Amino acid sequence: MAVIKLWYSPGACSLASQILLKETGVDYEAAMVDIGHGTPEEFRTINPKLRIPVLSIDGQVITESPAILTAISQFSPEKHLMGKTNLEIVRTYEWLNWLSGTLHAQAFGGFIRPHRFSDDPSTHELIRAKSLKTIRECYDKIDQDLSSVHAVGDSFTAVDAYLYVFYRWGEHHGMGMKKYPKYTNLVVELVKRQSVQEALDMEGVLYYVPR
Ligand SMILES: N[C@@H](CCC(=O)N[C@@H](CS)C(=O)NCC(=O)O)C(=O)O
Repeated sequence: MAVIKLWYSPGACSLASQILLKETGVDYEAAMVDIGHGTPEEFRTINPKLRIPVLSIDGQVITESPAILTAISQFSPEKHLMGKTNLEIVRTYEWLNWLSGTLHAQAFGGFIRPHRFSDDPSTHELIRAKSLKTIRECYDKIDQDLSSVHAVGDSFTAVDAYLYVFYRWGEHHGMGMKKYPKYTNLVVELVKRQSVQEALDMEGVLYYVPR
C-alpha cells in the first residue's frame, strides 16, 4: 500500500485535494501548514514554490492542484473522479486549468495578495478592485456554464470539489454567493457528501452553505 501524505492549510485550495482523498477512502497522513503570514520558509524543502497543497506518494512529491487531483483520482479509477468519457476528461482539465490559473492565481491572487502584482503599495487598492471584478466575472461564468449539480457529466468529479473552494472563499469575503443560483445548488448538494463533511470537519472550517 502506498504511503500518502497531504500538506494542507484549513480552508485553503488544498481543501479540494482533501475532499478527493476522502472520496477515494485511501489512508493518508494530513500535515497542516500555517500559511496565515505566508508559507513558512522551512516549507521550501518540501515545495520550493512555497505553496500548498503538496501530495507525496511513496516519496514522490507532487505540486499544483490539477496534478494532485489527477494523482488522487488514480487511487480509485472506478469512481471516475476526472470524468467518465474522453470528452468529460477534457472538460475536467478545461475547468481545473481555468479555476487554477484565472480564478485562483489571477483573481483571488490579486484580491488577497496584490503585492504579488506590484511592488508599489499605492497601486494595491486598484489591483484589488480590478481583481474583485474578475472574481465576479468568473462567478457569473460558472453560474452560466453549470447545467446540473455537477460541473462535468452527471456525477461528482474533482471539479465539483475545486468549485466548492471558491464558493467558500466568496462567502467568507461577503460576496453574496446566493446570487449565483446554479453554483449555490451545486454546493448545497455537494455538502451532503460524506467525503466533503469529513474533509471540512477534519480541517475544522465552516461549511458556508446558504440557508
Ligand atoms: N498553483 C498552485 C497554487 C497554490 C496556492 O497558491 N496555494 C495557496 C493556498 S490557497 C498558498 O499556498 N498560499 C501561501 C502563500 O501564498 O504563501 C495550485 O494550484 O496548487
